[in-house]
Amino acid sequence: MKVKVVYPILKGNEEIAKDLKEKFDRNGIFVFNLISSPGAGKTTFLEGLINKISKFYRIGVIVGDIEDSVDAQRLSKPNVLSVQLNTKSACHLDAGMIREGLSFFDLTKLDLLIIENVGNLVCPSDFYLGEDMKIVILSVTEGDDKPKKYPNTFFKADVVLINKTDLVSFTNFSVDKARSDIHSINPSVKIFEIQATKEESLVEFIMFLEQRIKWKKNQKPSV
Ligand SMILES: Nc1nc2c(ncn2[C@@H]2O[C@H](COP(=O)(O)OP(=O)(O)OP(=O)(O)O)[C@@H](O)[C@H]2O)c(=O)[nH]1
Ligand SMILES: [Mg+2]
Repeated sequence: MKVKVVYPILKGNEEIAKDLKEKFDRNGIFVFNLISSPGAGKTTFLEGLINKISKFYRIGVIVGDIEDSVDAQRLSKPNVLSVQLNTKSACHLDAGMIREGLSFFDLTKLDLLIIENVGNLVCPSDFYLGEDMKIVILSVTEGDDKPKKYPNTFFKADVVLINKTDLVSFTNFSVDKARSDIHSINPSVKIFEIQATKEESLVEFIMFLEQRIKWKKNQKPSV
């Protein structure tokens, strides 16, 4: 019974997500889907990232939250259009919601689309949104047991950002244990240590991201 209900939803999602991916590819837009527990630092990280790179790339942001639009307001910057989606009772964004959000953007004028998913470490990773990269943020205040407790999320990640490293000495979080547990679940994942409140800590990640944005641009089919 449970399977009968869930399967068509996920199947429908996959079909819409494939269409979205095709649109993103046609326009050479690099897309990442940012996932974490509530309060791990997604919006803070994006504020720093956008401050650092919005002079060089045309950026669009779609933010998912159950209610309110405070995050989209925080991420609205010159040259950056930020759209807030309210999911009401849903604990994740799905591809149909992204398709609606995209109606606000001119896809021919974007290099990077950022999706800040609803704060939740379980549901969002099951819904493909047509993205090129899933980024998971794990903050040190959540505890280093989270990779083993939520393995599916870490298994599906392309990148993990260990955040709030400025607070590590106030916690019993072991960065080495977290790294080793994440790699045992997902050997190929890239891990960066950051402090989202300090933009300079994002430099290594930004170099990695810029390579991916340029790679995607070069894949754009010529008309
Ligand atoms: N000390 C410290 N605080 C941080 C860091 N990153 C984020 N914060 C704080 O953590 C709190 C939550 O940050 P947000 O960026 O709003 O987190 P979020 O993941 O976007 O939250 P939701 O969208 O509600 O899921 C804020 O008070 C931030 O200032 C960090 O690197 N160090
Ligand atoms: Mg947020």
